[in-house]
Amino acid sequence: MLIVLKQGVDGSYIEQFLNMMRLNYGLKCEVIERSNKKLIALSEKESEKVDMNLLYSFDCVNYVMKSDEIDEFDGEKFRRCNTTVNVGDYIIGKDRFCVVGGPCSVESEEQLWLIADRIKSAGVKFLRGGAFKPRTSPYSFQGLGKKGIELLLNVKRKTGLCVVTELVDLKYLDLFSDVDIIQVGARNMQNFEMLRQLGKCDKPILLKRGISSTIHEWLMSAEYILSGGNKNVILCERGIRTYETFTRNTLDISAVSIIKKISDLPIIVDPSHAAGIKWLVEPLAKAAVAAGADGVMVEVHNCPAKALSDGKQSLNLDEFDDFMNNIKPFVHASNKNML
Ligand SMILES: [Mn+2]
Repeated sequence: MLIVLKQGVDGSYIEQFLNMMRLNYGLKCEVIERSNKKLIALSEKESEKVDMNLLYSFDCVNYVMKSDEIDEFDGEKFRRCNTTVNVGDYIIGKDRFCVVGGPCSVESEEQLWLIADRIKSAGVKFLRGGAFKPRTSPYSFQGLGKKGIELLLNVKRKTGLCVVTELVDLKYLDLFSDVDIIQVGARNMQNFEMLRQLGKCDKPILLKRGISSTIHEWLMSAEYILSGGNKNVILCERGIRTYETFTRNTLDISAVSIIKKISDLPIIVDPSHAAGIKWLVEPLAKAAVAAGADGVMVEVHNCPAKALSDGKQSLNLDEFDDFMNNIKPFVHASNKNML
């Protein structure tokens, strides 16, 4: 087991921690330095005595790696990046809370404008919209493709809204040069070649969590981008697959607080895809705020009943106004400001 200590922590806290290790577990552990990091290494046998969750209750502990994860440790891993990501004129992370709103799919110019105008009036700075849609069925609407990107960029030019849209294949990357945030969807979270290529650009990447991925696997996917030199990674928790069928997925709210604890990357929550039900979007968004999320991404449609994808989980325009008003007090109570 490798215990990575936080940088810049007062020596007396570390001493306290070492004393606890000695008294509670009878371990004679020492702090070593590697790649500018303070570490405590424990043998496999010693690790068996230690309760990992107790270690995390100490403020000086940054991250605990189990023995089988140590091979992946490059001395720089986690907490080496900015706590914020710049997108256009905005900063995501720290004391700001961002809302990304928009339709699941860009369906037409008229539809996109109806939604963009209203979310902008509600104070939103980031417009989402799928142009390329990875759908479970090949017979479902696959998105407008290139035309969809053009419509998004046209709205961006005229409104100043930042645009978030998904890249499903590297062959389309050239079309994304003016897109503000490139989304890597849950299905592509472990498309390592795509991640590696995105590590070579400097564009903000919104990395959604795969529906069956552990937090560790998700962070390792982020590493593929970060290790290529692109430090602008924003994580997005969007629900994982469990035995529960009432909701589309199960929002792993604990993942938000865990990411905040062990990684410096900003994290936003997508309650729409987690729930799959529109009335759950607001309570889950409030839970996300409470857990420390840096923002939420919500599906909004001018006429959800006629939406070509994900209508059931999309808020209509009036509902979205209410949503914005209702989450604001929660955001302020968590000492953040709405972006
Ligand atoms: Mn969707």
